[in-house]
Amino acid sequence: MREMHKTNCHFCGYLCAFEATVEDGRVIDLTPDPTRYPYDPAILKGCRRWRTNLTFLDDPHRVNHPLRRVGERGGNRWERVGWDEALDDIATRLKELVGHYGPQVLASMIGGPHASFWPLHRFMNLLGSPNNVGIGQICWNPRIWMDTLAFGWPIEADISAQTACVFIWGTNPAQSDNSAFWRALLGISKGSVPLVVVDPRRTQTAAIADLWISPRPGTDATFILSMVDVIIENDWYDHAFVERWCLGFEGLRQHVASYAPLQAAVVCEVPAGQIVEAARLFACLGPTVLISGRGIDQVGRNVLPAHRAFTILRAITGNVDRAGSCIIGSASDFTPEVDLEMSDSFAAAQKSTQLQRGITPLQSFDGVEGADALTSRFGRHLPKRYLDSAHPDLVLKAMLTGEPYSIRALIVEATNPLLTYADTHRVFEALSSLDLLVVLEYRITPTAMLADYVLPAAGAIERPVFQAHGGVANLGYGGPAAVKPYYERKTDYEILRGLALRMGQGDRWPDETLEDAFDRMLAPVGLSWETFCETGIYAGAEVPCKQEQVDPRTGKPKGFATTTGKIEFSNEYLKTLGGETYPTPKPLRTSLSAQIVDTAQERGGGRFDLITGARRQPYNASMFLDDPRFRMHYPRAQASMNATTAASLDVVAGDDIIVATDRGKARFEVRIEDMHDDLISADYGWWYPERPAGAPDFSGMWESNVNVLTDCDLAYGEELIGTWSYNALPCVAWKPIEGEDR
Ligand SMILES: Nc1nc2c(c(=O)[nH]1)N[C@H]1C(S)=C(S)[C@@H](COP(=O)(O)OP(=O)(O)OC[C@H]3O[C@@H](n4cnc5c(=O)[nH]c(N)nc54)[C@H](O)[C@@H]3O)O[C@H]1N2
Ligand SMILES: Nc1nc2c(c(=O)[nH]1)N[C@H]1C(S)=C(S)[C@@H](COP(=O)(O)OP(=O)(O)OC[C@H]3O[C@@H](n4cnc5c(=O)[nH]c(N)nc54)[C@H](O)[C@@H]3O)O[C@H]1N2
Ligand code: SF4
Ligand SMILES: [Mo]
Repeated sequence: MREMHKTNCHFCGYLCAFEATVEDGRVIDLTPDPTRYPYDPAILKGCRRWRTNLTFLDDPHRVNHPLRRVGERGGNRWERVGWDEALDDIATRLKELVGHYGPQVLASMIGGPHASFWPLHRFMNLLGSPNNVGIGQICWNPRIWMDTLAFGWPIEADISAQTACVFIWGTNPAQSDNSAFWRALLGISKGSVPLVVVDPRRTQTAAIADLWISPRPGTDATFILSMVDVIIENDWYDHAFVERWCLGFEGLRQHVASYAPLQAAVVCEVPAGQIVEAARLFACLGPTVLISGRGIDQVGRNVLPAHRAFTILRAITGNVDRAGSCIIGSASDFTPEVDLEMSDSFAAAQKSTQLQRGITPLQSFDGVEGADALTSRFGRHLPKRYLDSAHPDLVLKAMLTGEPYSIRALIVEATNPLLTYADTHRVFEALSSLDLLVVLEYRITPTAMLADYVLPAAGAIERPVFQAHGGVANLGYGGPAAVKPYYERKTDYEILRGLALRMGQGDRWPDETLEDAFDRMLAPVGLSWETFCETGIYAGAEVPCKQEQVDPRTGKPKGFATTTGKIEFSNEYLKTLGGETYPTPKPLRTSLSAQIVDTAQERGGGRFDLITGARRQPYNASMFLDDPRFRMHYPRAQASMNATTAASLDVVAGDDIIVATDRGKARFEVRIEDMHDDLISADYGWWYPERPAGAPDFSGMWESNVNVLTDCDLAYGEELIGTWSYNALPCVAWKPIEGEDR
């Protein structure tokens, strides 16, 4: 029998709506569904992945049954086992470990926004382990943290008819975000609204900009503070807003005086005139949209100075909760992430086992609780498990050394840490040393090759999807599964619930299926999952300028959910955690051992700045590398540089290049791009799925894996959150000599 079923793609966070033609429980066709959000024919036209949904359901590389390791770890030999056998055994082994060491013996790892992570976080919370490692310190958290502390809650960009200027800073939506936002930008770039792009590479986004600024990586905080100085010095700031809603202006004025454009220009390696022009455009035209991304988030110590400087730039120009600029979001009306993950049920006695306690005071239980006490006055609760997630440096250390206690087991959901976490050699050693490694996956990735169990996860089309930005905006979208999971696959939710029941958490997992759980989540807004799926979106109305609304209890304007009700340039809450008074850019790591520099020089190479992981279609991190259509056009990992840098290395496009740091080396194909001098931008996530799986090659995992070069050492990390660097890294590079090992 042939039926039409609604469903959504989840190959990126956009979740395009589709209609599936289903015959006997199998999807035989997939077409875009213009009746539901999100649908945009232009986006689908620009997307090279969506048709993959159809073949991916039956892809020969998919894992279809629970697999248990046979023989040596990493040998890639498996036996098929039943679900009960797999989950019973995992639960038995976990109970034994927990009995011996305590619940903190289990860690978990998650990746990008591929799946719902609250089920895993609930499992960890109820077990009593604080060792959930996320990607938060380097993706999302820094911005969410700084906006929350400055404005009382995270903000959302508001591109609308009022928008007078747009700044795209350290993000390249042309490649990373094929969404409505990117379409809106394309529209704006054709009109009269100036578009400024700040990126050391002349990206596809920079190519449509009115002004492209190319700073040296890692120097943005200096650039932004210099803009603040220019705006104050030229009296371009919003006096009314600053006087009424901001605190600490005089101190700020003095602080930024040391970032005058002539000095900042030297640090940022840009013409001073560009700083002045950027400041004028930001301050003088009207509501300004500012979007930032990985280029700001992943620069170690300068991540908080840069994000704090952004909040100041917004505030002195009145670009806070302003139509056409940005809106302070509302908490979600439906059950927010923090309740779904049950963070409040985490055992108080286990709090002392948090490894980063007192080390990264903001990204910790105490840091989140203090901030939550501020936001909760406005009835909003932060998504705790992202904001207090564990630091990988400490978790890897505990796995490797048993200090300060042992971590012997790990659940990996929707991530491939051997390719996407920093310092592959160390991750490899740590994962190899475990007593129990369970990986929930679509396929046997290099990480899964090391597992004791690989559990087959149902993907989009076979499972319902719902995305809600961690509950920091009153917005959720998604849609239903078109079919039941193929073979023996299960949703991540059902897998984790199965384990939770065996671990005695039954009373906290009342919903048998993810659909039931979504029903419960939507109940507060009076929707069932089925009704929600008719449109696929729930968006609460947002109004700007909420600080002026009168609080009926006090009869006074509400202000902001900060310590003082105002925007504090010298943030009161941060000060209680030992944060500095005003944001101050830090010198980033510049050191490389003399030995590695000598090696490079002997081979005719030299020292460079390194950016890793700039997004490029059609791949997504370590995914889709086995798609022959994609690989045909883009078969190898590439490292980009400008023609001058290439000439200095005696290479041309298509040549091989070795990029190295003290952690290791990786090999790439040279690509020539317009970018800052002495800069290399290397792809991330690369392995070669066509090569032999398992030890020792792990499908070419060691050859072009840029995370062999990176690390997450807290010694170089940002002090309050622990952010490490994937950008602005010192490296060396050389042209390989004939026969140099791969
Ligand atoms: N050097 C460097 N490192 C980086 C970055 C960088 O720019 N440079 N970026 C960082 C950032 S921002 C991020 S977000 C991370 C991303 O890191 P990851 O999320 O680890 O990257 P992916 O390769 O997308 O890995 C996702 C894996 O999950 C599987 N998967 C997908 N969906 C599901 C699902 O629903 N359930 C289950 N069980 N499995 C699923 C896929 O098969 C794939 O193997 O990488 C970080 N690491
Ligand atoms: N195709 C594809 N799309 C993706 C992903 C993917 O893997 N593939 N991953 C998704 C994920 S997890 C994320 S987090 C988003 C990330 O989305 P984006 O934030 O847009 O990530 P990038 O495309 O790497 O853009 C970051 C830009 O910052 C620049 N940059 C690097 N260092 C600096 C610096 O110090 N200062 C400044 N100003 N700029 C700098 C880089 O040149 C790069 O162009 O993309 C998502 N979309
Ligand atoms: S990959 Fe993203 S843009 Fe493409 S169809 Fe899927 S959800 Fe839409
Ligand atoms: Mo990310």
